[in-house]
Amino acid sequence: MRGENEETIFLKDYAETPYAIEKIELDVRIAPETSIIRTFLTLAPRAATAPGTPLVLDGAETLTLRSIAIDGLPLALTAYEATADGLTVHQPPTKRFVLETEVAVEPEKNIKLMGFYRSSGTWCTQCEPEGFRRITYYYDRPDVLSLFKVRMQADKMLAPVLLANGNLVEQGDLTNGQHFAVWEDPFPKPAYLFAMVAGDLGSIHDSFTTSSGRKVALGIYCTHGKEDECFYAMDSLKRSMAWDERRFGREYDLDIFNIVAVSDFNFGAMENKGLNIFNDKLVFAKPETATDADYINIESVIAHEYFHNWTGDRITCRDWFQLCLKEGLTVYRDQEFSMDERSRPVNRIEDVRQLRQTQFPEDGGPLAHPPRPDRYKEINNFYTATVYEKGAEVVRMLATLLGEAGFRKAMDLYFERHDGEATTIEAFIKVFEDASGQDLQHFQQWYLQAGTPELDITDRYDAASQTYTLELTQTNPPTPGQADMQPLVLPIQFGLIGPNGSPMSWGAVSGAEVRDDLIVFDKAKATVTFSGVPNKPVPSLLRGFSAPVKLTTNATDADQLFLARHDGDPFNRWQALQDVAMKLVVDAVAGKPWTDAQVGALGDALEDTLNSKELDPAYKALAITLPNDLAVAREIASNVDPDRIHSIRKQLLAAVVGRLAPTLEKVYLTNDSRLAYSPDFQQTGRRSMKNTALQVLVLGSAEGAATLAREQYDRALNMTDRLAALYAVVWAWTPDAEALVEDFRARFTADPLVLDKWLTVVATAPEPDVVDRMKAILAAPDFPQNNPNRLRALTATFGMNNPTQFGRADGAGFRFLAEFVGDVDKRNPQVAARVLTAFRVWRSYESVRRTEAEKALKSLQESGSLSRNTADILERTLSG
Ligand code: B3K
Ligand code: ZN
Repeated sequence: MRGENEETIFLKDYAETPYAIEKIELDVRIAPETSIIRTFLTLAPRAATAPGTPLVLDGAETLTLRSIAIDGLPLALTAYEATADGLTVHQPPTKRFVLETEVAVEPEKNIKLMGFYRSSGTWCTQCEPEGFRRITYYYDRPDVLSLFKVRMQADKMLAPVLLANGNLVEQGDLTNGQHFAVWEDPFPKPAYLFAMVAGDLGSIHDSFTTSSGRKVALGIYCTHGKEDECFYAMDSLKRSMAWDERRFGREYDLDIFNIVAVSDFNFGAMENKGLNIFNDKLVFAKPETATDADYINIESVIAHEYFHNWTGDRITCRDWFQLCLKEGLTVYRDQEFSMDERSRPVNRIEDVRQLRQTQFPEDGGPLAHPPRPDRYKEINNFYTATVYEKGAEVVRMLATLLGEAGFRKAMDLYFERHDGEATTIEAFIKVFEDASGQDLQHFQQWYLQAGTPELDITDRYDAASQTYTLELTQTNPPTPGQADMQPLVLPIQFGLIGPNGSPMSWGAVSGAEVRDDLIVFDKAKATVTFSGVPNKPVPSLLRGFSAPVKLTTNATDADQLFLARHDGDPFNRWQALQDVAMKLVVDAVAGKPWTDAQVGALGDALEDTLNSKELDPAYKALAITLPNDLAVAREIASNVDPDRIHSIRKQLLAAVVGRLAPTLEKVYLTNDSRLAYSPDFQQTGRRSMKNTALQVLVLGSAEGAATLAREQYDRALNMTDRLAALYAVVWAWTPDAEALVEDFRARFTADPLVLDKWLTVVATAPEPDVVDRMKAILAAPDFPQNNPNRLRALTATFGMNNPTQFGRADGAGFRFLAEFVGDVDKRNPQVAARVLTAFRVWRSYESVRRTEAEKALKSLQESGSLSRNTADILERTLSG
């Protein structure tokens, strides 16, 4: 385990490798138990490298070195040293040379699922970020780009399919039932994008003709029998390829694009050049087993990995500190794709909800870090919501500041200038400056500073002078390791709405940079004055959530309810309803109960929204989804008592349902449909509306609602409706809950991906037996202890999405999760570290819970040796 500061890796220490790897040829003999990998590296010292500089390659404990030679001559034992961390050749030749190594690896024993491993019989690889060193000795870092050629050989019965990156250049049969395939990738790439797959797999095939007329062969490989569940993924892939041509002028560059679905995978998917490897849950879908949410995720992750071909593969990162160069940008691109394919307002609301639920607690807690960190102990711990989702928001702000055409021009320049390079955030920003002529040096601070800015806007109107004023204040709270915070550049999209509900215009503006409907606020304070404003307007601020900040204003409930009806910006219409509901709950938690009039006003606004003719059902469903327990806890921020929040929120729902039940029932019925299932936006929206109405009715204790849910569960024609009904019953823990949970287990969980749904249901039940239930599930002899999907479905869900039971006052939830982390850490440190991040909110609890959480964390710390991944998260969680 790497321990204290000396093992911290710093951005400032970046230096090029002394040798370039011009070419790598791999000869891989795959066999059960032991596979043999021969590697030929063509190395050349760089111009500045002093003769005789040692060659220090990365390696891992998974490698057993069997032979080593340079230019065909075996090395003397004294000429090199192989350790569990790597290989050093003390005095390499001073001119270009070929280093040949042969190692043995044991993929079946690799349950960490990094490097070369075997998942349900299929041999596969995962190299990002540091997995390649577990396959062979190499410079396992993203700035070493090389040409890869790989020859794979295996038993033809065990592995009739042999895949790797690039193009298939040769294949054939050998004696003894063996066969081989040679793959060559014409594009230089870093090792993290290497992949190979060998196994007995089914597949589906299609093709895509690019805008310049090249035909690309597309394949999706999977377990036999699952082929019919791969078609939606294929459809998503083709739509992504077409979209990237339309929107960004990016054409695919190889003749083959393959995807392989595997069942044991540490995260969602991986963008290896020409050979994406996917967690099977993000490929397989059929209506009986996958929900609308699953289809939506598949579409977006297929797109995300495909888009990496340009933003990630063709242009990659110089070092792992630059991770958000590819991830933030690619999330932005996949969000835009899904918006174009589905609905801009609905997707924007969902993306912002996700950001607030996952990234805001990270940014406001002990694990806060900038999108471009400057140090790390374990890079795997930086594949975070900050790097991904906040990274995407930063790119979105650039797009807002430059405008659509300006943004596209800058992206064109980025592709032109940096194609084939491993580059940095600074270079990315420079491209945007050069393309637009704007100075973005101050804007760049978004990448370097952690924390969510707090933006307060107070307005006032002076009738006599017809001036309208906005007082803007920006606060940037300190984060771990960063005390000296600067105000950031906040693009604030806005509009003014007149008393009749129409947009208002104004005369002159002073006090800040204001471009049409955009205020660019980059200081701690500013006063923006609009002249020529004939009436007091209601401002619609931060439209479309144009900057990832926490906004407070002096708007009254009446202003918010006005916006909920009249705002031309659908995001802010939704936000206004959320704000009104949030205030009722937060005040009630603080001991100031709502009045009938307040609930009546909220109920009326919700009813008007539901009855609107112009709004989509999907949008209406979001509008009646009031802030959940977690959102309320975030708003309260300290001395949090999850039980109190839960019960008050339920009371608010009951009060709203007391008024809205007939409308909700009507909405339920009108959106019920027996049409053949389609995952399109229209049908998905109707199901979302119907099922949200059902869940609100059940949680708000409407008469007959629990029966309705039970009937829907029984009659459902697809998994979306069935699971939504089950959740309604479980979240309200109605008398049927226990029986339905058991029914679901018995009838549907033979499919592992449906088993995950059951585990998630069990883990989110807000009732006290859940911890014991989970312990029994984990202790069952047939529970798949090494499968990340199963483990996470139960435990990460519990930690992140069951606030009352994870946050139990007796500490049983904290102890359960901490003990689980200690146990799973021995098998899969990445899963352990990820689950442990659920504790990032521990300091926000009231003192009894806070003490219990701290005890659980400390006993994990004392429990013995932890992986670097888990030790790093634990240390930061306790100290930050
Ligand atoms: N780049 C991979 C993530 C790798 C995670 C390593 N811990 C998938 C993605 O973001 O597209
Ligand atoms: Zn990505």
